[in-house]
Amino acid sequence: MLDMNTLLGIVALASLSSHVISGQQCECPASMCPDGWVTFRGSCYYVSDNVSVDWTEATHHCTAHHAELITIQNADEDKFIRSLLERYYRTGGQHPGQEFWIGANDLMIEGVWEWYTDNSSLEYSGWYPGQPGSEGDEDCAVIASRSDVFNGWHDAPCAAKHHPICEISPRQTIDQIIG
Ligand SMILES: *[C@@H]1O[C@H](CO)[C@@H](O)[C@H](O)[C@H]1NC(C)=O
Ligand SMILES: *[C@@H]1O[C@H](CO)[C@@H](O)[C@H](O)[C@H]1NC(C)=O
Ligand SMILES: [Ca+2]
Ligand SMILES: [Ca+2]
Repeated sequence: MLDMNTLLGIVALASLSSHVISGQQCECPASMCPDGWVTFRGSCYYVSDNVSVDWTEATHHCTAHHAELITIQNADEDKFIRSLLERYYRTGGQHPGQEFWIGANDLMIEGVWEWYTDNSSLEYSGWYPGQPGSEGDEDCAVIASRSDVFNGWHDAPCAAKHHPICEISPRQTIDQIIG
């Protein structure tokens, strides 16, 4: 059971970190993210463009970086991450057809897409028109480049090899701070 000092400590820690974790308002300082990660609205992101793994390995890859495979909660985050990928294209000279894993799948119930981090349903989704397009054998989601731009999500076979995008979300930051 918590004594008063412990409780006050938790409250103090929570308020101390509130400028970090009020992610929807602030563009948080890049110093809060690990080197090489990009910050947007309180989350940190890393595009593992030199790693090609299946969807489950992609989740493990992000866990190894103390992160999660990206969850995209709204249109702003989707737009941000697509423009981040566009930047990789311009600087890296990569080709259309690249696909990047995101943390959504319909492995539990065909056609019912969830974020693997908490099994929540997709309140926002950025499917390309006609997607998700395949029943049964395509149960994991990617952001894909078509016609030179990253213009939507597609369902893909979970065993395919694609690049992970990892995210450290404000929620994880809270978990780490208050343990
Ligand atoms: C990918 O690039 C990162 C950053 O340069 C590096 O730390 C990592 O070892 C590379 N991974 C592979 C599989 O080459
Ligand atoms: C999601 O649901 C599965 C199946 O019920 C369960 O094994 C898993 O622990 C759940 N994951 C989370 C993060 O709640
Ligand atoms: Ca997110
Ligand atoms: Ca499916």
